[in-house]
Amino acid sequence: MKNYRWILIGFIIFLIFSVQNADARKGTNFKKADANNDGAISNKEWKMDNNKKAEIKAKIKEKIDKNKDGVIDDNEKAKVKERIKEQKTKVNNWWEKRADTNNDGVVSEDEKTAWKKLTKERIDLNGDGEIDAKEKRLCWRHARSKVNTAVESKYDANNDGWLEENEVKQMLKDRHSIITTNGQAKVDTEIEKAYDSNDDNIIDSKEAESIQEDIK
Ligand SMILES: [Ca+2]
Ligand SMILES: [Ca+2]
Ligand SMILES: [Ca+2]
Ligand SMILES: [Ca+2]
Repeated sequence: MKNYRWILIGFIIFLIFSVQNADARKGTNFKKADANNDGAISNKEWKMDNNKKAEIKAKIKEKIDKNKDGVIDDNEKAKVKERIKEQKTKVNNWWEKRADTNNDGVVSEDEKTAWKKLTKERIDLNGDGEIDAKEKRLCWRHARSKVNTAVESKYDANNDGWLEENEVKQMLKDRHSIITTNGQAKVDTEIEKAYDSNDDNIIDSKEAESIQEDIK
């Protein structure tokens, strides 16, 4: 039982590493497993064969067991705990970027509570407890988005470093007309990423239909 707990913790660390590298390594196991792209892997999503599981467990044990004596000692356990704590608070995925409202790179407990409340009351439109692709897309209506790129900066009309609903709407309107004219457009903003459903960094005219729908 005790051993199992450590394997589980190790597994969580493995997932955290995967999240960290998700952007850099498109098509990782994590990305594939996170089917609804909500930054978390549910039991339902994380289905793999037993051989694969055993392989991962062995790798995790090897990683944790720094002095290679085949035993996970207290020191090694403490390091794992530290690492989990560290990684848990860092901004890693799409919702954490939005939840980090004071922009310090960390989602505090207060910010997490506020995000959960916002999700429940506004973002999870059908109230099923999960954020589907459409609900994720529409987040800009309920939560401000940080200005990260030159394009986003252009639409930050009040110059406060964030895109509010009306600013995003204007941006998406203009992006949509570019796509109507050129047939497609490169993904230049965090917000557009949610519309790039095949993840090829381009919004094509089919994907642009969702933009059209959302800016109505
Ligand atoms: Ca924060
Ligand atoms: Ca939902
Ligand atoms: Ca603004
Ligand atoms: Ca695309």
